Amino acid sequence: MAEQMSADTQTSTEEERQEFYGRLDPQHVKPLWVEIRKLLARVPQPKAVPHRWVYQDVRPLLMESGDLITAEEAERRVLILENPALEGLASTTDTLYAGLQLILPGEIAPAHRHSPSALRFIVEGTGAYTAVDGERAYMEEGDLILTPSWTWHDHGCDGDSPMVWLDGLDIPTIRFMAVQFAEDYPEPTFPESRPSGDALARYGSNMLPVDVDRGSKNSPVFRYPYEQSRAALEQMQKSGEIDLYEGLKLEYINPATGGPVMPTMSCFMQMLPKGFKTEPYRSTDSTVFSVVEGSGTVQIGDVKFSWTKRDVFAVPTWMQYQISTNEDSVLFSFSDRVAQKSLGLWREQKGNK
Ligand code: 1HN
Repeated sequence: MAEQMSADTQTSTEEERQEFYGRLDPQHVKPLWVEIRKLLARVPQPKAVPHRWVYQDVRPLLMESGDLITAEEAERRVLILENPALEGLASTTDTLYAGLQLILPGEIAPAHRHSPSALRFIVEGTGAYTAVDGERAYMEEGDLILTPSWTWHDHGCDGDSPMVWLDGLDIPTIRFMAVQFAEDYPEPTFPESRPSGDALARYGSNMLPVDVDRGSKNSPVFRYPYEQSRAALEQMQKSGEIDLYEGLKLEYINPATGGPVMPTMSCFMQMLPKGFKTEPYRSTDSTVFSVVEGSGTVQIGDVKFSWTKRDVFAVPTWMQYQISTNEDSVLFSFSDRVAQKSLGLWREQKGNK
């Protein structure tokens, strides 16, 4: 019947149409009716595919890169975790970038700033710092460090072991909006502005300076120690209450607003007890997970990966996933949820309804 209708209403032949389309080209105009179905897909169509990076396999290559090039020459010595379906785009998901960065004892990664927002999630080592606008944050495994858009930042390693962290940036999102700016500081390090730990004491002690900017899109805290995040989850576990879809999950917040830590990326930490399996869940934000403790598997759409400490896996937008654990586990994750929420676009689906 539908076929009959379209045949009845077809007012020209295919040949006439092709001839017409040909005459549109010199004017740089296109017929929407040819494209409209593609433009209005029924559900999100991520280009990214689910993927997992095995730390044990990538780590030797990262260490080898330490012999190949200095942090100073590289500017940032990083192996990009590039999604297999997004080759050449330095993208881990459609909207997010992730990479593993190495800094060796005595090295400095020079000061710069850029419009993309960045986070670091510390994977291995001790004794290195990130300085944000001149205040050093010494980093320990499991810490979250923020370098918000346009803040000066440099990294250094005073310790005696290599340090590795996961960089998370909104690079693909910023590239989409074509608002990329970057600037190098004229010296390798930005001058020290405040003693290490100042911001955390001032803004991260359940108290705030009376004149704090309560409208800031970026958290004034830029180091979230693992000790605190883990202790909170551990204490919560004692209640016996656990969410079926996410286990025990907390979002890192900007203490001055109660909102997300940065305007483009939301950060989370979750604890899943041994033998737990999350119920099927999907949301429109794409997510990068970094395993802090434990091991298990994750089913993402129709692929399944096992994961263990320090592995990274990516869940593209709107793909249903379920996480299972073999032992008590802690996962860090970041996503573009806050950006989507600001635009009124974010959706989630719990279970199969
Ligand atoms: C960057 O500035 C850092 O500051 C790490 O450590 C990774 C990836 C793309 C662009 C800038 C850093 C980056 C980056």
